[in-house]
Amino acid sequence: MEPMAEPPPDSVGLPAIDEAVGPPAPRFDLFPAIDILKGKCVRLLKGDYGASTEYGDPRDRAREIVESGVAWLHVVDLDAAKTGHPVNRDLIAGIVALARDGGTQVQVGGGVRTHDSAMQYRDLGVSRVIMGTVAYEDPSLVESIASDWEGGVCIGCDYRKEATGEARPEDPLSAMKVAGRGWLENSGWDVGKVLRRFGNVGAAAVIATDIDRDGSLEGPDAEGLANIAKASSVGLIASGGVSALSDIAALERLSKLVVPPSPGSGLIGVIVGKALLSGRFGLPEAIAVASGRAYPGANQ
Ligand code: AMZ
Repeated sequence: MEPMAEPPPDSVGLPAIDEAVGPPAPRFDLFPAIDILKGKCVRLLKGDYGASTEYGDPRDRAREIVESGVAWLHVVDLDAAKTGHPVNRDLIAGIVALARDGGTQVQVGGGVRTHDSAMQYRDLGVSRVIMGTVAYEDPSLVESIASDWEGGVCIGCDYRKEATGEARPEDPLSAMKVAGRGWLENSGWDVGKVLRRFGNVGAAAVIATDIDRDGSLEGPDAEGLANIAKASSVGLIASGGVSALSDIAALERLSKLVVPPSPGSGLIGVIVGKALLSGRFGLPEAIAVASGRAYPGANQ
């Protein structure tokens, strides 16, 4: 049999066929994190308020992040996540102002539990708020805020995997139990229920944190994240455990592999806290790797 002829060179500048079909790959963003406790930038280990490491003035950290040119900054008011009332709002207002001056968008979570507190953050110039506890205690309130503020609400979905393993292997999301109130309480929800309830309310994203990996530098929960991304009809932002550029690279690759149930969903970004703050790698290389560019040591 004659060997197949090579296709003619593309003389009219059309993209190769495999690039032309299917929707464009979704954008994958890096979200450097600043968690604030008693006015200081900290990282907690697995959410434990008694196990914090301090990283100085949050405004200094924010300035460094904004100067890197990154698109997003992720800020959490940890005092407010515990008490339910905004505690570090003035500090966050200053961070939002400097971020906006530098062209970086800000998402804020922790203690956003009422319509007013969400709108106050909107008035400060925050691009979106993260709502965890109240999503599970009063889901219709979160639904109504999401409909009043288009693209302004992310669902905070912070989970622990059940120690007993997967009781229902056909439904791994049911073994991922969601915590609230500073991760000090179980919400009674599992991740599957969260995706079903909030998949269609106009949320900007679901932010899923593996609590047992948060601040641990143990690497992200790739398997759990893939399961969430496959089931979520809104974009998923991964959080917890990132320790190396190779973790960011692996999630960026995963974002292209997972077929999400609807356009615009899938894995859309990763939150990085301790690894950046403790200098495991720098912001420019983290941004490069998240955007899919090759970087030495990222094992792409
Ligand atoms: O580290 C913790 N103990 C912690 C934490 N980082 N507890 C809550 N949070 C964050 C969540 C989410 O961004 O990841 O606070 C936000 C949720 O706050 P609330 O008040 O809506 O549950």
